[in-house]
Amino acid sequence: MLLGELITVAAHRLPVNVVVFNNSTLGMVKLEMLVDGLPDFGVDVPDANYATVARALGFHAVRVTDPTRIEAAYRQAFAHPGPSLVELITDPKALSLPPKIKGAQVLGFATAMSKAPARPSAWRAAISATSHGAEPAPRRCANQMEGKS
Ligand SMILES: Cc1ncc(C[n+]2csc(CCOP(=O)(O)OP(=O)(O)O)c2C)c(N)n1
Repeated sequence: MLLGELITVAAHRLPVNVVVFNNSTLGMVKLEMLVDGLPDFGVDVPDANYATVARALGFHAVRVTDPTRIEAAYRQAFAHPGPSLVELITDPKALSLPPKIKGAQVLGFATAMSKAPARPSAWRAAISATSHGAEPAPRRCANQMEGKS
């Protein structure tokens, strides 16, 4: 959903419930690069707060960083008469997997990894694309839910 569509929903007070899974990356594009043997580049998204954007447009919006607060966030959102948005902060290290994994993709992924040590930033990116990365996530489920409105 694009910003213009959110504005239309807000302008007409449509009872649309939006859920954003925020993994801080263009995960599918990152995976496409890696399975083609390329260390990923330019696919990490700066820390965007989609709940704040939605709230500025008049949505009821919550940002969930604690998984135990998801149900409460959904209940609030569905009970709201107008437009609502729930932003779920997910693990940027969780690897997006294609429905069927081909041998060439496995080879490409390994090739991307093998190229990475020559470029430390690429190595970090490749590591962070795996769910078993050695580095800590840049941000993780803080024990809070922001932005009740
Ligand atoms: C209008 C449009 N532009 C570009 C693309 C190409 N594209 C496919 S997946 C993707 C990245 C999607 O990233 P995100 O929405 O963060 O989802 P994720 O892959 O991380 O789950 C892009 C740019 C597209 N599908 N549609």
